[in-house]
Formats: sequence, C-alpha cells, structure tokens
Amino acid sequence: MSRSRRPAQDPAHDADDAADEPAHDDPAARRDRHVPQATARPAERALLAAWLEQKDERALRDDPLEELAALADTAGCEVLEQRTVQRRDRPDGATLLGKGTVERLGQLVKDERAQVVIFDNDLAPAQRRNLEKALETKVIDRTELILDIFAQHARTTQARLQVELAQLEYSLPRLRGLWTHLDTGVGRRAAGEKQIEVDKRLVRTRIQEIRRELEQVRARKERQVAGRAAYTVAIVGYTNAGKSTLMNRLTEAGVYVADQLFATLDTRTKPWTVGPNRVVLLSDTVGFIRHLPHHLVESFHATLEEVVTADLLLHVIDASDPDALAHVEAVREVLGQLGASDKPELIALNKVDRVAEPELLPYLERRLLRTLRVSARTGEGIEALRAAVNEQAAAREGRWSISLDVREGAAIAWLDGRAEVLARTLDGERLRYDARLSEQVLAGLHSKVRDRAGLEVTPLPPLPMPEGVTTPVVAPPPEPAPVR
Ligand SMILES: Nc1nc2c(ncn2[C@@H]2O[C@H](COP(=O)(O)OP(=O)(O)OP(=O)(O)O)[C@@H](O)[C@H]2O)c(=O)[nH]1
Ligand SMILES: [Mg+2]
Repeated sequence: MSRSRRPAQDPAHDADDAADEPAHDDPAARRDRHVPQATARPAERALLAAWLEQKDERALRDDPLEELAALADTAGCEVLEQRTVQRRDRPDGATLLGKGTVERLGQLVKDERAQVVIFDNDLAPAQRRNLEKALETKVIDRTELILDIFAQHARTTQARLQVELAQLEYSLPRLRGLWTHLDTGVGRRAAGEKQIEVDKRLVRTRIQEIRRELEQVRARKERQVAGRAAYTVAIVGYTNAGKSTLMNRLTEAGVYVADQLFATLDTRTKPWTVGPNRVVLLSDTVGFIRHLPHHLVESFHATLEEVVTADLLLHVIDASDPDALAHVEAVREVLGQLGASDKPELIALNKVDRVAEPELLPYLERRLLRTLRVSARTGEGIEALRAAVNEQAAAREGRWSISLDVREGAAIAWLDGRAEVLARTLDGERLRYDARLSEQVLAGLHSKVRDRAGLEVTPLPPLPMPEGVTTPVVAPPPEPAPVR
C-alpha cells in the first residue's frame, strides 16, 4: 500500500514549513530525502467493508463507501467493485461484522484474489487480529489508511515528524500482535512478552523525542505567526474541496492541486490584496475529513498554527458534493478539537460551475449562514469574495482623525500607502485625514513623524459591524437533501 501518485517533485512545496528545515541542509539532497519513494510494487487489490449504524444514510447511496474508495485509490490501491456493508445496531465485539458476513467476505477475498481488506471503521487491535485470521489476508482500518496517505504525501521534515508521531501513537497499543510468533510452544510465552516491552519502550522514547522536536517547531512557528503585523485569513475545509485551487486563484501562490485526498499536508501563506491599501495574509493548509484520526489532529498542531491564530476562517465547501453539509459538520468537529470553533467564518460554496442539481445551492444557502458562491476554477464570484474579506478586515481596523504638518513627508507617504483614506483636507499648514487603519499602521505612523508633538490622532466614532460576522451554525429546521 504505498504507490505514491504525486509527481516526483513538487516545486510549490510549502514556504513556511520549509523554513523549518535546518538551514545548513543541501536543498537538492533535502528534496530527495523528503519525497516519498514510489515503490515498484503493483497496486494491491483491495476489497472494502464497513459496519454502518442503522441511521447512517450512506446505506441508501449507490456506493455507500465512495469516500473510502477515494481514500484507497489515493493510497494507491486497485479498488475492487464489491462492497461488504453490514447495517446493524451494534458492531460485533470480536470481528466487527457478524459471523455469516465475515464468512462471505472471506469467500470474496478468495474469489477476487484480494490482497487487503480495508474497513471504513476503526478496529480494536483484537478485532483486527481476528479478522486477519478469519479472512486469511491483510486487514487495515480507516485510521491506518489515512495515516498511510499522510505518510506518502508528507514532504517536509515537519510533516514527516508529525505523521511519524501519529503512526507511533496509533501503533503503541497494537504492538502485541507483532510478536505472538515467539510465543508458540511451551515455555516460549515470556519471549514475546519481553520483546513487546522492549518495543514499547523504544516507541515511547521515540515519541518523546519527536514531541520535543515538534514543540520547538511549534514555538518557532508561534513566534513567526505572532510577528505578522497583518489581518490573517486561513482557508479551511474538507479535503478536495478546492482550497489550494482557490489559494492559487487569489494569490497566484502556485500551490500543488490534485483531484485526490490530502494533496496538501503543509501550510503556505501569501499576501492577498483585498482592497486599496489593504493586504491580508492568506494561508492554505491541510484538509479535514470525517473522523480524522485524533492522533493526526494533535500531531499536526504546528502545521495548523495559522488556523488556530487566524482572524478569519474562509471555509471552502465543495458545493457540488451531495454530502456537503456532512462535510461542514466534520470540518467544524476538527475546528473544535483545535480550539478554533468560535472564530468568525465566511463560507465559500466552491465548484458552482459543476453543481448539477439546481436545488443544491439554495438548499445549502438556507442551511448555512453567510455564504458566497464561487468557482476557484472559472473565477466566478471571486470579486464578491474579495470584497467580503475586505469588509471583514476593514471592520477590525480603527477609524481615526489624523492631523499633521504638511512637511512630514515620510509620515504622509506612510499613510497614503497603507491606510484606507476616507477624507484628506489641507488646512493651512496642516493636513487632515479621516482614515481607517490597523494598529500596526498607526504604530508605524508614530515612528515616522519627526515632530511627535505636532501629530494629533483622535478616534472617529465606530461603525456597526458588517452583517454576518458570526460563527454560523447549521440552521435547525430539518429538510430532506435533494437526492442524487
Ligand atoms: N469544477 C471545479 N473543480 C474544482 C474547483 N476548485 C477545485 N477544483 C478541483 O478539485 C480538485 C481538488 O482541488 P484542490 O485545490 O487540490 O483541493 P484541496 O481542498 O486543496 O484538497 P486537499 O489539499 O487534498 O485537501 C482538483 O481536481 C481541482 O481542479 C472548481 O471551482 N470547479
Ligand atoms: Mg490542497
């Protein structure tokens, strides 16, 4: 399971995370080391299986495991068509699926010559062992599959460390099964047990080591982010929603874009001019997914620093996906885990160029607050999005009346270049401005004037906040989704 389908080199790999690489490193060697090696192994033939809760609506779909299939495909598997889905109140404690279903799946494995069975659920270590025994083939669960994709796509030292940490945390309680072969035969039990203890100690030591390294990265990143004297906007959203495409459209960042899940695993930040004299910093980062393994969310804290500290979240939704609302919920769940739930949010309903059902967009607009229709591909709606972000950023700035001597050339150039000038009048030897500007620009003005005593700054009365500056929630009244 490790056929990487990414290009061998990604020239657009992250500016920020790349800055975390050791400075003495040779860039060419570094690139080689960080590019996941595509193996010559042929794609593994994979069968998909799942236990679904009774209420899970996916069971009504043509392919209830469509997303799992996309994940398996991204991981490099040859996904076989047959699906094994069991819908019942509770999963089986020993094998997740009931006995008869496991037997049928075992037969399917033989008939289809499957090399791996991938479950959409998370499996307890014992469930997985029991299933491997019953199915006589390799079994992996949803978390492992996602970790595998992350490992393939990790390109920077930081991303690699974060994935390794998540993998180690995941494997720690599962080490037991690896050494059971030592326990066969009378009197051999102790050998396996001892080896497990040794392994656990090694893994824990490595976990501590990585945690220390990542903490240093995170602290450095925190200082870097805190030092940015600008309004910051973080693009967030479900994986494959079009976040990087939108980033490229808005800032010409040249970020890697692909029709696959978790194409982006790092963070890139670029200036974006949203209005006259108003530049915000826009960040694109890793996408989220339903049941994103919590080890990953924890270990990717350094990469997600921009989301945690952003002034505004630009939540990108693939509006052409019938599961869009479920995706919104999944994204909000991860934002909650990150402690970023209460941030102001704008919703970009992306991919409007490919929305087939006419009902879908009004449906989403009724259910979500403060939405804008856009297409990162065609550019539709981009101007309105820019204006909305400009409005939000402006609302955070103060409105000031400023008066200074006309001979203060440097200070005047500073204001003309960085403030939103609402009015500018000459009054004898004094120049008066009504202007909107950030605290940073105001601080800069104070440092630019030669005669501080001659500078007069008084606040103008505040304007009401623009409508919709809020954290939207899914509106309560239930309404059936338009069916595909
Ligand atoms: N039709 C259409 N396709 C789009 C649009 N925006 C993005 N796409 C396509 O959607 C796919 C995913 O785009 P990305 O920009 O890589 O998505 P992402 O959200 O960054 O995905 P991850 O980094 O994997 O989480 C690509 O094939 C894009 O070309 C759009 O507005 N319309
Ligand atoms: Mg991306």
